[in-house]
Amino acid sequence: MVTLDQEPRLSDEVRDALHDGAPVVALESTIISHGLPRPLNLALAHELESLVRAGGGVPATIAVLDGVARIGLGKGELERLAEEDGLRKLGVRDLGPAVGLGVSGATTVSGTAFLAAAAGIGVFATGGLGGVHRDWVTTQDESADLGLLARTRIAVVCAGVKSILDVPATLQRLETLSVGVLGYRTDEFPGFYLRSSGQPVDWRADSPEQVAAVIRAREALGTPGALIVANPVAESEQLDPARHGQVLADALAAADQAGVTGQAVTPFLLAYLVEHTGGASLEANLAAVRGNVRLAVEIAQALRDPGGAPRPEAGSGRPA
Ligand code: PSU
Ligand code: MN
Repeated sequence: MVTLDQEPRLSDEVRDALHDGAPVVALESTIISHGLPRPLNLALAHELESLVRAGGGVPATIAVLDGVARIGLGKGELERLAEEDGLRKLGVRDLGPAVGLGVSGATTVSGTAFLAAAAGIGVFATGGLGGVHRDWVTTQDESADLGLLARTRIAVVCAGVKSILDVPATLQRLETLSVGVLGYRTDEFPGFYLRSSGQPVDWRADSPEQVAAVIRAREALGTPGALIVANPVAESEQLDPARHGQVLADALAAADQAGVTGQAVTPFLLAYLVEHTGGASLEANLAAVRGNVRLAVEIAQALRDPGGAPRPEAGSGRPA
């Protein structure tokens, strides 16, 4: 009989960083295992961790490996996520079965946010959230990301929700669920591959310090749920909007034709876009994720400095 290790396991580095109050940024793994083609996925996994470190933070990539929920991965573990066949896609409801049955899988935004918050990590960076699908009326397909974010105190830096979704419906659902949404240096909700989805956002922040002030205020007030920090891709890096519209229509038709349902829908549509934009959607996707990780570590740094005071130079002697 196997004895399962059922407690989430923090890497030594993440544990020390949390103990010392150092900035930690959680990273999801579904984008690595199911969202991006090989071998680029492994390169990106390493690059995102490097971006967190370059910003003075500690990365905590999250996944379940052989039934152990891990927060902070080593090199070999990142390689497994990028290269192993048959890894599951784990939303929050899948964590129990994966751990209980000793299975390996990559965590989605819902699975990652749950484990990160449980470990005491306050900032999480990803590409785009899941949301309400365009055919929701018949399929009721709405990502578990939304419901989980309504119940979980964490700041999620993202480039909006994937444009394959019904963006206005997703924003409406976020409002109903009382999930906070803050545009970062924008008054329009980003469109993942596109700088703007065309939908307005009610609130904006223009610096990491302002985002940190909002996070602190939410904590002081005790308002529930997550704060979405919606950070658009640079105009120079976005997918051409006309091309995006055409290929997306084709992708939705192809998914319908192929009868794709459930967890397979998002990976199918993302892969279709990569193939049929000659990789341009991939470039925009990568640019968005990189930008989100850079901003997330700046926010995590700003959260360390009450009042947004300038950080001391290294060796200035101020006690940590
Ligand atoms: N954004 C990406 N690539 C992805 C995802 C988001 O650029 O692969 C993943 C995230 O992990 C998100 C998940 O939580 O897709 C949503 O899947 P679903 O719609 O099945 O809930
Ligand atoms: Mn779904």
